[in-house]
Amino acid sequence: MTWLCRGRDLRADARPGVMGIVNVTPDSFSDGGRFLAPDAAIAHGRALLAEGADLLDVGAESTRPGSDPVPPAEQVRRLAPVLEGLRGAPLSVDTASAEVAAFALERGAIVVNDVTALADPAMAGVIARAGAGVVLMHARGTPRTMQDDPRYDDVAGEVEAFLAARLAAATAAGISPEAVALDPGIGFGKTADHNWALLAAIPRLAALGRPVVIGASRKRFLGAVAGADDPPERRLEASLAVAALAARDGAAVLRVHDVAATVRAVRAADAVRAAAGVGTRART
Ligand code: HH2
Repeated sequence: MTWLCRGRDLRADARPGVMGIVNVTPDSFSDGGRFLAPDAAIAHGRALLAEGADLLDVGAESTRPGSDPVPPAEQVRRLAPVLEGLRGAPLSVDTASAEVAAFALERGAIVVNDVTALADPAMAGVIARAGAGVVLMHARGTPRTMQDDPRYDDVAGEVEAFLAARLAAATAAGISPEAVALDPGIGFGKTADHNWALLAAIPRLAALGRPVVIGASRKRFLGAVAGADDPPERRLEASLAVAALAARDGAAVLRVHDVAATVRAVRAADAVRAAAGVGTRART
């Protein structure tokens, strides 16, 4: 399978790709404020590349539960020096704004990570014209309200149907199907049980025929596995367990904060897959 992003195939390496998170925000749930200063964000991005990140996801708007949207002009103001400082690196821009996406694509980004799956009517055209890759993610509601008692009859089935429909809408709007990756949106309008069910449904989502992106890193439901409510800095082991199982189940890209540890976990998972005949050497 290929994931063609401005002429680059981000699935050329058969083990799952690791997308390192660079939050240029004052308020992200696990690292808000740490990388708001451009120099800190750039240094963090370079460190994640050195740790083995295949792609950096640079975002200027937190989507944590309860957060408000950040105006495009402010996103651009935060992103400009960081995109400049990381120019030449494989960059994804985490935004739902077509204006912000266009700005980042002009400065060399190769992927648009859109947690609203093309809700902005101008977004598909911006992505198609640039030949950029896109992550289409499932969310229920907006960050402000999404965790207010989310309900589904069949969460995996509903998310699968949504992603199939957005893939069709993207291609109808001129985006190449080979440029599209799909993400069930762990934590976006979902209870912990919904998140576990979606992680268990990765093989089914992968059967849609496009790379599956999983962003579970440090999320709150992982802090509850030991019956506690562990803070983000104590969610590493659970994040790695989920990453390894997602890799085994066919996730193509893991969006994570802890790149070095995830790369090691994914390599071990891939070695098991290889020994079982489905890993690196067997896949093309
Ligand atoms: N999760 C977050 C943000 N963007 N994009 C995709 N495709 N998938 C995700 O699961 C996803 C995402 C939330 O995580 P983070 O960026 O660390 O926090 P915040 O939104 O508070 O900045």
